[in-house]
Amino acid sequence: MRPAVGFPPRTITRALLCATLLANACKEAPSFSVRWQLQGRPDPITGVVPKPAGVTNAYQCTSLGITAIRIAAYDAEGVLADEAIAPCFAEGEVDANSSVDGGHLRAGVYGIEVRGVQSDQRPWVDAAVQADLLARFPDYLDEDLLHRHETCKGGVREPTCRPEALTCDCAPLLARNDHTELLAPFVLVGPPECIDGIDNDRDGVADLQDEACKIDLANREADTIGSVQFRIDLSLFGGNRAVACLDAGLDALLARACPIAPGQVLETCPDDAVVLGGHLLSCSTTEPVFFADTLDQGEYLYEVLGVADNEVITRPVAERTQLTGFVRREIQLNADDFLAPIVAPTAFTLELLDGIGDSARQCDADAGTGREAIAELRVELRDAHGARLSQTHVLGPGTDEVDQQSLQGRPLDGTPLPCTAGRLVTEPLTWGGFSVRVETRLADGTVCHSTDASDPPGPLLVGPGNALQVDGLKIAPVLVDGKPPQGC
Ligand SMILES: [Ca+2]
Ligand SMILES: [Ca+2]
Ligand SMILES: [Ca+2]
Repeated sequence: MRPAVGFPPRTITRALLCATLLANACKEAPSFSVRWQLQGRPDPITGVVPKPAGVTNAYQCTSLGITAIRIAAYDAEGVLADEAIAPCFAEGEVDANSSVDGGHLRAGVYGIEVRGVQSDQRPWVDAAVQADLLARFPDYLDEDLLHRHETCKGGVREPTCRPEALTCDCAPLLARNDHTELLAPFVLVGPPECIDGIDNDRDGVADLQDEACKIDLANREADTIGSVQFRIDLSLFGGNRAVACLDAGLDALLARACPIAPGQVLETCPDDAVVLGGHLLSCSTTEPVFFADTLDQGEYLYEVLGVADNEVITRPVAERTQLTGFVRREIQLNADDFLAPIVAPTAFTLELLDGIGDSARQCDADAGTGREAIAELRVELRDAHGARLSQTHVLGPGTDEVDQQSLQGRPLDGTPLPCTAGRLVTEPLTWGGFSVRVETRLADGTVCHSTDASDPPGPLLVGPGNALQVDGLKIAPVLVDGKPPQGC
């Protein structure tokens, strides 16, 4: 490998160099000569990306933080064969097409890399891309193993810079004896504002010290950022108040947002989208969930997802919106929003209201009030809209016994059951949504209670839950002229 050769400022001619610094290098013709163009950042308002332009003034370089240009030749193994540093703009240079000669290379194939560097001659890298590659290839930064990875090298039709290299361009070279190849202009895209070493918006702080960069390294330093207050009102299964978060297997919510460029279509945020509030949120259907975050102004895809054991278990409920000021969102997660079906029994007890306030009567006869015993309980499991199910479900484990008699396996299709104040638990159900229609009758067939008499009339919604949870369903009394029928 040749020792690195220092390049002269662009205005110094090769003839002069030969007389002074690089006598040895001048015995043979340089194998290549390079030019570069700089490409500025997109206009923050219009998004228009400027065309690359040859360097005719120092400001083109300094406005992008590019102090110098590193020119390197790599052979087919990716081994460095020639290297030099030249100023990005040489004083007095006004010809955008002037070129800088490289060193002499043995005939063969090479990759020529031209890369902008900072004042300390370090190149810019995309830290996230590099970290990802290092995670996948622990040897990624081992110089001896460079050729194993995508890198600027010879023998490749379209060689490219390493994926993490910023402000870098690469081109193939076929080096021949006694020939200097003038390569097409290399295009160097300016590094992101947050790592360019410049206080771009002149607010007194540069790069990572600037608030805009603290939020996202892809930001512009002048980006406006603000605190946004969020509120989520969550409901589950069509607003069924019988369903709490834990009933549906949810132990937390995740809110995230990803910025949308004008005209961009985005169905869902990528997995690395920003987690709003920086953490998982509590899950509640009874209390609003509040949190705050600091965001750039702009349009976002705002997503809310359900979480269990730190795993997302629902599809995202997404909305394209401006996230500024106070953002309130009503989120409804229904059974089909869950990635895996929810299979669980529902459990409930019955409170047979007597029409006097909220008080309930017992199943047994009461001589004092003239109430006869409730002879039968007709319980019918229906769908969430109150319609009959095509399949009959039965009572399952956990159902309380009545007079030491198990009710397990008894159908919930309106077939009479003995009256009980105990817990009724269904077999596991696939949710969906379910409701129950309930009726009580005396021995002579008189209907005492019915969900049809409730306000509004109709079956009562139930929710999934483990068998330990008991929800009391209040069953309205049937009233005739404002009074229960005789015996009820
Ligand atoms: Ca900066
Ligand atoms: Ca700044
Ligand atoms: Ca700023």
